[in-house]
Parts: sequence; structure tokens; C-alpha cells
Amino acid sequence: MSADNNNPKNDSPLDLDRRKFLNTAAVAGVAGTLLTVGGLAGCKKEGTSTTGGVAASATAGSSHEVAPGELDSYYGFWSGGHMGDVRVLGLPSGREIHRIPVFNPDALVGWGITNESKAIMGTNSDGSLKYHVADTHHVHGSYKDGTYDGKYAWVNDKINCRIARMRLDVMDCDKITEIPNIQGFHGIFPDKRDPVDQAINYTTRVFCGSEFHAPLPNDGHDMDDLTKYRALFTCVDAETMDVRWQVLIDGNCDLVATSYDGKLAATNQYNTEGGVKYVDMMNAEKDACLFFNIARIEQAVKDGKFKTYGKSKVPVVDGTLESNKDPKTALVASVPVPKNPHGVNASPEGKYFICAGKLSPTGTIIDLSLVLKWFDGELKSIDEAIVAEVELGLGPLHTAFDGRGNAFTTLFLDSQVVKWNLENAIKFYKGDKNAKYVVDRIDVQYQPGHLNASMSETKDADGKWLAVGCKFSKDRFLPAGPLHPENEQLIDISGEKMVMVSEHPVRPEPHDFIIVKRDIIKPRQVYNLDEFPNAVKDPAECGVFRQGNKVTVKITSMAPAFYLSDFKVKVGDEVTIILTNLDKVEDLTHGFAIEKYNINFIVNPQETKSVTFKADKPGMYWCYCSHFCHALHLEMRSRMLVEA
Ligand code: RUQ
Ligand code: CUA
Ligand code: CA
Repeated sequence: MSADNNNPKNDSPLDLDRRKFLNTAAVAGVAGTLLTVGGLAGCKKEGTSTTGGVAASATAGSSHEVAPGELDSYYGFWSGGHMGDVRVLGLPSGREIHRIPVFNPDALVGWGITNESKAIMGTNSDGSLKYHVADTHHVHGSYKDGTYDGKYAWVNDKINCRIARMRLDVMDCDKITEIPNIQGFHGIFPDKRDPVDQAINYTTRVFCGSEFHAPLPNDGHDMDDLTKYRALFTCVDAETMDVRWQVLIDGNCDLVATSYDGKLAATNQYNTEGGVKYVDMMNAEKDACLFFNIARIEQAVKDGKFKTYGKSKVPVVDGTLESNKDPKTALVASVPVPKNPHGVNASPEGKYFICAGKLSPTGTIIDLSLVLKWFDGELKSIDEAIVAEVELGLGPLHTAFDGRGNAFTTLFLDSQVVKWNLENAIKFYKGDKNAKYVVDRIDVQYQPGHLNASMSETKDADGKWLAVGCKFSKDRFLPAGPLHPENEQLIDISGEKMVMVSEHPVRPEPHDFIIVKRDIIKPRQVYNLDEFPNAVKDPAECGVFRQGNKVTVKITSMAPAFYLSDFKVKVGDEVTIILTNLDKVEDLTHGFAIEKYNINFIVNPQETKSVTFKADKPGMYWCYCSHFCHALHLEMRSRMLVEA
């Protein structure tokens, strides 16, 4: 390594001090501090750059300021971590526009309260929610021709191994699938195209990596016999959201990447050792990046070469190293990567996957055409697919791209982002010690996890903005008690040097995110009545309909009144209220809250929702509009009598 050649020194003394402090503290805790997820982008104007690594004279190509009344030029889709939601931001302002509730209940929308949302979230036989907690990490959008098509986004729940799809036309979650046989579901990535059917060139599958290995089958018999612990790589159908197939592997999965030709998917592995304690997961100098040959796997499934496990009917093919030694028939290739790598990312020109070393200060560039050659039996060793392994800094985690040949990698321990040139890194690795691959470094505040650039993992990467999710904000914001916010920072990457432009505190913790050009997303602002099979299309259809002690109450809303303005049920009834909002005007959302009955939800224009509850408390209860809709919003009410 030629450290001099590849480490621009442009830090102020203050920044150096800060970094030294951070390095000492962070290194002391490195083994114990599991490097979790990264996050969101920010919006406060930062006058002069106090944030090291940037020459004051650096010129920003575009202003990050969005004046009142102006619209942002990008959408950001940010995972919400423990909150189980997805946040929608405008960028570069960093303003939060919307939250899409996904895995956890949401009190504004009534997500987890209404029957429709419960059906998507999953319930027990008594109608209660199956899960109340979630841990969203990674958000990715659907693709067509190698770029976002604005149709769907997906997000994972690490705790309960669920994958959710969001419709981007209405920004609602419409399907959730629980993946069988796995634990610690972490990485996801959609297909960028499907090569099997040339007529189809949009996302047809989403690939999912399970981080934790667990007994297979997991039936309560095994804790100590680690040979029973297995991890699986999973393929979910993008349209039906059914699980198509799984691959049994050695070691674990982590993050996931897909190629632009639809032939390969990959997952990085940090626990090839199969350890269950962190010390055991750090034994090997090299772990791996596994490559899956999609066409061969789908053929093996078609040919019936699979097993099933436990109650699951999902076909599981054998991707273990022992069974895949012959490249010409192998379903899986294992590329050795140093040490506990984190993150695998596909460069926008389609040639390379980048793995970051985490416990090794290196980035590894893997050439996809060489991986395909290995599968054709044309390489002596899979190691030949590695075209560079270069030093980047301490604790490299995730990589983004500018579409001009440069990569940006977060350095968790250094609290920096390093900008590096891929072709120069390859030259340097081949022996050209004059090839200067590190272009720039910038300090971030502090300990960055994820980062992403505008349109980064598409063929339209435009190299304008880079958002960095810093895990620790330390001294950056007013103290607000023991729980610190995380710090989302925004960097202008349009020039040679990176320029820090803004930062924003964020409630923990966003993990991953994507930044999409605004004209790709085409949201509707009014629903279509016909989308709801139970819609009450006319006030004339309203009323109380009884079948034994099951009662259906059909209600419509139109500002400033509910129709029915009152209704009666009997104590002990199981009541289902169906409410259609007949207002057609954009932004005319109503709420429906029932005193003492634990019910509140909103209905957007032309939307229908329903709730079911037991009328167990006799009395008169106001049902009121809980969403400010009209000058007569307070007057917008109905009454429910629960007759004794
Ligand atoms: S992981 S800090 Cu959940 Cu995305 Cu890398
Ligand atoms: Cu309707 Cu407020
Ligand atoms: Ca390891």
C-alpha cells in the first residue's frame, strides 16, 4: 500500500484531534460494538464547513437549499428501524413528507387497527396482530431496464423475517410475506431484470439474505449441535410476493446485491466460521461473497432437485460448497473476501460488485464477467474474479456510486467517507503504484453506517447527492436526555471534492435508504372507489345490518358530516363499521375515532376502511372526525348507542 499516494491530507488540526479521539474510543469497543445499520439525510444549513476534509473553496454544483414553497428534486425512501415504518423525504432539503406504516401499528393511519391493515400485517386466530415489533433495515425500489420504475419499494423486517412491499402510487404497504426456515433476515435486493423471459425487463424477484444461522428444522431439539445450524438464501416473487425458492448454504448471508443482466445475485458473508459467539465469528482471515447462478437454481427447482423442511412447502436447493465443487454445474460460487465483510454493492456500469472489509481496511472489487466465466469452467480459480483489493481506511461498510467511475465508502471507525476511483484501484492492485485511487476523504459526524447517492445503484446514477447515516451524533445537537438522535448528513458530490452541506437529527434508526429522481415517482392523491370491494358508494347504502349478534354499520363521510349521524347496536354485538370517504377533493382526509373503544383511523379521499370490535360497554359514545378537514371539523360527528 502506498499510504502517501492515497491519503489526501486536508484536515484542520481540530478535525484531526476529533478523529484521534474517536478512533481510540471506537477501536477500544470495536469487537463488542456490532456494526449495525445506517440511515437518513439532513437539511440544516451549515455555514462554513466545520466538518473537515473539505477545502473551503470547493465549489458545490447545485444548491441544497429549497426555499419555502419550492419542491425538492428527489424523493428519499428511508427505513425506520425499530419503528417498523418507511419514511419519505424530500431531498436535498431533508424534509420528511410522509411515513408509510408497514410492520408496526400506526396511530394516525389506523394501521393495525383497521381490518384491511390487519389482513396485510397478519393476525392470530383471535384476530389480534401476530407481531407488534419489527426492525426495518433495507429499502429498495423496483427496476425496469436497470433503473427505478417507481412502481414498488420493498423493506425487510429483521426480527420476524418478513418482507413488505409498498405501492409507490399511493405510498401504502400492500403485501407482507413471512419467510420460512430462517432467522435474522437482513439483506434484500430486487432483480434489475429477468433474463429468462426476454419480453420481461422489470423486477420479477426479490432476493433475501438470512444473517443468523439457526437449527433446520427448528423444532426445539437443538441448541448445542451446531452442525444443525443452517442459513438460507431466499427468492421472493415480486408480483405475488410468494416465496419461490431457497438455497441452503454454508456460513451466513448478510447484505444482497443483484447484477444488471439478471444472471447473478450475491450476498456477503461475515460468519463463514459458523460461530455463535462474536470471537468465533472473527477467526478466519477471509470470509466470502457468495454468488448465486439464478438460471441454474431455477432449473434445479424445475427439475425437482430440492428438499422441503418442516411445514414449509418452499423448495430448497443445495448450495453448499461440498455439493458445488464443479463450476460447470455449480449453483453457487464462493469468492474469498477479507475479514467479516459488510455490504455488497453493484456499480452502476454493471461490471463490478464491491465488498467492504469491515474488520479489514480494504475494499474488494469483483468482476462479474469473471464470475460468469468461472461458472463456465474457464477460470483456474475463483480468486481470479477479484480484480482489486485496496486499502480504504478503518471499518469500511457500505459503498455508493456517482456514475462517473467513483465509489464512496463509509469508514465506521475513521468516521469518514472515502471517495475512490474504481479503475485506478484496479490499476493500483495490478501493480501500477502511481495509480492514485483515493480521490478525497471527508469527516462525518460520527461513525457512519449506510450511505447512498442519488440514483446510485441504477444505470442512471447521477452523482449529485450523497446521504450518510451516522450512527452517533455525540455533540452535534442539543442534548435531549440519554437517548441521542442519529445524524443524517448530506454531501454534495457533484465536484471532485465532497462538500458537506447539511445535517439533520433523526430518531433511531433509519439504517438504509434510496434517493430517487422525483419525476420517476408518480403518486396519486385520490384513491379509486373501485379499488375497495367493500366501498359504500352512496349514502343510500348506509345503515345498520344485523345477522344474529354480528352487526355491520355502513357509514360515509363528506365534509362536514358523517352519514349515519347516529346508529344503535346492542351490548355483546360484534360490530363492523365500514366507512367510505366520498369526498373527491385532494387533501380532504377525515378521521374516525370512537370514544372508549380504542378506535381511530383516517380515510383519505375515495378510500374505504373498516374496523371490527366487541360492543362491550353500554352507553352513548361520540364518534368524531379526528383529522382536521374543514371549518366545521369539530362539528363533524356521529353517535353510537350501545343499548344495555
Ligand atoms: S446493515 S451499517 Cu442492516 Cu444495512 Cu450496514
Ligand atoms: Cu372530517 Cu375533520
Ligand atoms: Ca468471519
